[in-house]
Amino acid sequence: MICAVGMAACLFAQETAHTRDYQVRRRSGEHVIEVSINRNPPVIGENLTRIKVLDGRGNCVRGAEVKVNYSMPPMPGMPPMNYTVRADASGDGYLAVMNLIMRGPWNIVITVRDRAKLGRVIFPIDVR
Ligand SMILES: [Cu+2]
Repeated sequence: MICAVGMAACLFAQETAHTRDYQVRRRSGEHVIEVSINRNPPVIGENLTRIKVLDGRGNCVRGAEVKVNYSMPPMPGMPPMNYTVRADASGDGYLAVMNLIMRGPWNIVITVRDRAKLGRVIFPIDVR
């Protein structure tokens, strides 16, 4: 199924996502950014992170530059942990792997550059 079909295609894809995924959906400027992490709660180790970018008409945006930044707030006795990975195009969205190396609170920042438009979603997770 291709995205050019429009909103129906995107909604269909969303419904077929694993219902147990950790999901965040936010509007950012002209975009809606949907994030789905395959572990819920997120865990130490590899967490597959799917990102979908929808435009104002509900169509999936392809060809955007999508980055995932994950960091842990400064803690006593812990070196700074701050990583950025690029999300590669995959299906009608983008895919990245977050390698979370410590239990506890992490901050996730997802940035989307779609031509001149920038979008950003920020949310906390609690890694188990
Ligand atoms: Cu820490």
